[in-house]
Amino acid sequence: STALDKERTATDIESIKRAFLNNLFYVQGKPVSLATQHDYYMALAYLVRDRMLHRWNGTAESYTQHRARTVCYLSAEFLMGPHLGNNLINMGIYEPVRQAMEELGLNFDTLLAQEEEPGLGNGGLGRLAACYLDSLASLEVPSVGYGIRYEFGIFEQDLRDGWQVERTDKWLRYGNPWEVVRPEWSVEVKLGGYTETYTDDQDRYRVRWVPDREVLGVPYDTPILGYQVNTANTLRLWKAEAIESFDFAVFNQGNYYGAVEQKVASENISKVLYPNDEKTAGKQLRLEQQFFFVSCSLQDMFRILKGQGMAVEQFHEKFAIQLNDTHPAIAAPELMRLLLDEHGLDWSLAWEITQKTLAYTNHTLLPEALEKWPVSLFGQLLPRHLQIIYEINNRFLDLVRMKFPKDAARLARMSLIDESGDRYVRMANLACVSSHTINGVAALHSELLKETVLRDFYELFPEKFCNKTNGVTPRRWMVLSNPRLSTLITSRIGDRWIKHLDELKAIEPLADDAGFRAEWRAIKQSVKRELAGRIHRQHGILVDPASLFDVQVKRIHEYKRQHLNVLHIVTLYSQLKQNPSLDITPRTFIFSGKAAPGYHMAKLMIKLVTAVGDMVNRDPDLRNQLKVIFLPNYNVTNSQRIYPASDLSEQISTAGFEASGTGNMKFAMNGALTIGTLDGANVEIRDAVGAENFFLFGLTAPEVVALKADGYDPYSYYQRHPMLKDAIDLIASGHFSHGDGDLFKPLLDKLLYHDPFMLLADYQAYIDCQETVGRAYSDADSWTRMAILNSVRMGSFSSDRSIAEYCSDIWKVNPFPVGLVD
Ligand code: 26V
Repeated sequence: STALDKERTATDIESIKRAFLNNLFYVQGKPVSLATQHDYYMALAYLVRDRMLHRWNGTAESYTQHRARTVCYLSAEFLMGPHLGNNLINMGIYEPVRQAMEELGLNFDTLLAQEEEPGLGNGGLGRLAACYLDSLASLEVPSVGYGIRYEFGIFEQDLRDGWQVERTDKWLRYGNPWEVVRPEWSVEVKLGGYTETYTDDQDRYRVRWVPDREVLGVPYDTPILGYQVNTANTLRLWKAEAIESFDFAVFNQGNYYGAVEQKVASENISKVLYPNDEKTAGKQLRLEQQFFFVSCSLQDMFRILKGQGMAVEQFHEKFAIQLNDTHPAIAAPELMRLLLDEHGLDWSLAWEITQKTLAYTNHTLLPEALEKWPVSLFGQLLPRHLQIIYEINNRFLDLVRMKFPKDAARLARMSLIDESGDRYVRMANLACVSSHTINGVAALHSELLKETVLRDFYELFPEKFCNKTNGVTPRRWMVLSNPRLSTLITSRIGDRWIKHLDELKAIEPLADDAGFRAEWRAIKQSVKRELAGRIHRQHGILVDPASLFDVQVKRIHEYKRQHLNVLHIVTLYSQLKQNPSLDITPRTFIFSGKAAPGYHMAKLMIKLVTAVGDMVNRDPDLRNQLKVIFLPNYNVTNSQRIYPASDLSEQISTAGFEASGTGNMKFAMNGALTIGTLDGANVEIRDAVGAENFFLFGLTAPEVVALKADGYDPYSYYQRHPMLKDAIDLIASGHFSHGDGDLFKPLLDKLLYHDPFMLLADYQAYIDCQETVGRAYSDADSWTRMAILNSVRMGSFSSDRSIAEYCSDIWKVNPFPVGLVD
């Protein structure tokens, strides 16, 4: 191709400095004397973007020319985290850029910290999608992430008097240098209205959808660089706009405000991310969001197919679509509609293409989390899709009747329509019926799916089910977030581990090398000192970097049991108060995480942590042996500072409730030991690192089920375990709430009289296990040995391994390396 402008591609230090000053002046429009840190960040971001475009354009050109088979990862959430540092690492220019900035007298970390992270996800599910895009690009697999460009991402969290308060996330306020808008590829999306039948010119019976609204989907593209390859894939997020910014018909009648109202209504669709642990069954806007991005994405795929001269009948050969949970499951009837109504295929061919294209990942066993939409709402918004779903359902139920005659109960359970009371469309059933493959996200989770929520579907389609254990990208979660540890590892085994994480196991023998252990420990200490400094500066609390950093960071939820962690803290506190000369292993308890705004119990759990912290942190009797910190506004940026500084990773969900967890993997990779139940991926992590290097406690998933069936009586545990009674009574007395004995009553009553997540049953085992942890930590050398073994045995939890399995087992897609020409 053409000779590119060297000023926009060169990566030597002098060129970077020149490009930086050039951008500052001509792109940011600022002389150095007036520039802010944010201006510097933008100038840097644009020079990095310039250097990505060669690969991005080359990749697009190459895929198009060769009609490469492409993975389309459909997800309502992509929790990308800040792009700058990651792009520098994947491009291999982190060091020269850092040096160039320092030579200009700028603090590189301050520049990185300017970026407003795109928080377009709630937690694990959205962050998984982001790790998967990184691995897809690093494995050179042609792929597009399709989603929604929310104007407001996950809310920002403040603490006021120890309570969570939410603020809107205005991440686009100062502009987003990483995206390119492509208005020329905008698509129209229909909503509402009715359907009618007609006969076409070949006398065929056809259906037409006559909508009452239309909105425009405008694609915003972000390049996704692979690590040390030429591949740069695309994250394509859709923004909703009005088709006419102005409704002239309405305007001409003199109703200016009515015209503007329509514009506002259209743009609402991509306005804000819903917090996913809230029940959204009644939220029309949420269904509009799902349909909007799915329809835009499928129409985009048809455009690409046509552009490459391929036939509609080849759709499933060109594209493999992954449904990230049921949020995009409306893709099934929408793909059917496009094939039937817009492209004129007959039902059986359309259905075959649809099933060959779609695959579905389930991310939760909680029955209340399975999406369903009231049939009335669904029919009003998507009348044609409801018809298609009824037709899919009729044919599907015939199949069920054939395989399981005279089983009305099974038929009712499997129907795409829940008719047990008010009628609902069941999105998980729709996804199962319409997909060729269904997977869970950890071995245990995939087994439980077959036994519980998807049991009927497993009995009908056993061959569709498989497991794909989650993984996380070592580029962000080790190289970027823990540069010192990464440098230590590379100094011993070279840097291939970053792409082939299994090779970390070459470090194993060094766990017995005292010199290596000392270096490892020194790095952990210095990273802990850094976090301690930040905690002191931002929250005014002194924590001892030598203490055991005991960390639980994740969304706040009863099944994750942050309050079990608190019961342990209160138990230690109470023991120290009764015996002030007692020596325990000094601990710093760190919590962080957001509660869904409507989830009152989760908000009360935050208040409990902060209330206990307020007492514990001030009490001189404790001689600084305990500190309890709640770090506000948990997000990707903050988490990158927390994992590397952790000694102990709390993964204490009730067995059978956490589908996988991915934070558990990030902690272990960074040399934290896990205290955990046999839940989600903990099971596989323990197998990988060795049972002797993992602190296991608690009921197993079958024991949880059995105890529930036996008639679990939490109150009897309260009566039988004096330390438990003591901890609960202390909270109930108002000791942590200025004498207010009512504040935590809802939480304590739920534990004593219902306890659906069986904290009281697991309490004693947890306390005992924590005692073992404390003793283990006091032998620093043996602790470090265990930490090293944890980290270097985590090879199979790289998202590269997960993605390689999706590619070969589900998507049947091969790497397509991109060769660049200058
Ligand atoms: C949704 C809801 C909605 C109703 C109330 C309770 C509730 C609880 C959780 C959810 C989220 C379900 C989807 C999800 O985010 N799952 C997470 O996916 C991660 C990536 O696979 C996995 O590591 C986590 O274990 C899983 O919770």
